[in-house]
Amino acid sequence: MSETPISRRRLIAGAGAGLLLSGCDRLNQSPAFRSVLQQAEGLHMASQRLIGGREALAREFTPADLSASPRANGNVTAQDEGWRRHRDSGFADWSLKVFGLVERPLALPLSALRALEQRDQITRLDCVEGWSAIGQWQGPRLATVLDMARLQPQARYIVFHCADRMGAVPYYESIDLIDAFHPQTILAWRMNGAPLPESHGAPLRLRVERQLGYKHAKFVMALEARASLAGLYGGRGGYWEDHSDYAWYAGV
Ligand SMILES: Nc1nc2c(c(=O)[nH]1)N[C@H]1C(S)=C(S)[C@@H](COP(=O)(O)O)O[C@H]1N2
Ligand SMILES: [Mo]
Repeated sequence: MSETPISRRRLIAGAGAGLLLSGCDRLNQSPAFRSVLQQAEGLHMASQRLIGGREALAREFTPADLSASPRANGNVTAQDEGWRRHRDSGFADWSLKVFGLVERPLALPLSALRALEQRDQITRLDCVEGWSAIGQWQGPRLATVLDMARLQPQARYIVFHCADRMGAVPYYESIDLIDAFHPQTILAWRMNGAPLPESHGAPLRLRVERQLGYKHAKFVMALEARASLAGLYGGRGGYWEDHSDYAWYAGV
C-alpha cells in the first residue's frame, strides 16, 4: 500500500511520459486536445504547461469584491452593419460562427450558448494601461464549443473575429489551445447578472483569465481554428499585436 506513492514519484521523476500520465488527465478528457497530444508539438506544449503553470487557475473573488462602476475600455460599440441590425433586434437572430479547421462548422444562437453547461466566475481584468476591474462573468467554456465543432488535428490557434473596427481594421485576437481549453476560459454572454452590456462587448465576449485585458475580445462574431497565425492580418495574432509592441502572449 505504501509503495504506490513512491512508484508514482519515480514515474514522474523518470520520464516525460510520466509527467503526461500524471498531469494531463483533465485536458485529456477533451477529444480535441487528445488529438493534439498525439503529436510531437502537443507533447511539447503539454510539458510546457506543466512546467510554466499555465493550467493554474486565476483568482476568483466574491460578490463583495465586484467593482462598483466597472470601466469599459477600447471600443464601446461596434460598427459592423450586420452587428448593428442584430443589436437593434436584441440579438434574437444573431449566431456565433465557428469555422476554419473544424470537422463541423457551427452557427450557434445565444439560446444554444445559454443552454450549454455554464461557468459563473468573479474575476479581475487587468488592462495594460494600469487599471483593473472585477466582474461576474457567465457563459459556456470555450472548450465545450470547440468539442462540439471538433477541431481538426492541425488546429493550433483559436482566432476571435469581432464586430468593431479600429479605423478601417476589425478587432481580432487569438489564443493557443492551452488557453482555449483552460477551465476558466469562457464565452461570456452575461455580466454581473445581466445580459452583456453593449459597452462590454454584447452579445458575447471572451474571458481568458490568465491574460491581460486586450486579449479578452469583445463583440465576438466568429471563432476560427487555424494552424498558424501567418496570413491573419499582420501575422502577429491580434489587432494590438499588429499595431503596437503589445505581446501576443500577455500572461498575468
Ligand atoms: N473587440 C474588442 N475587444 C476588446 C477591446 C476592443 O477595443 N475591441 N479592447 C480590449 C481592451 S484593451 C480591454 S482592457 C478590454 C476592456 O474590457 P471592458 O470594456 O469590458 O472593460 O477589452 C478588450 N477587448
Ligand atoms: Mo486594455
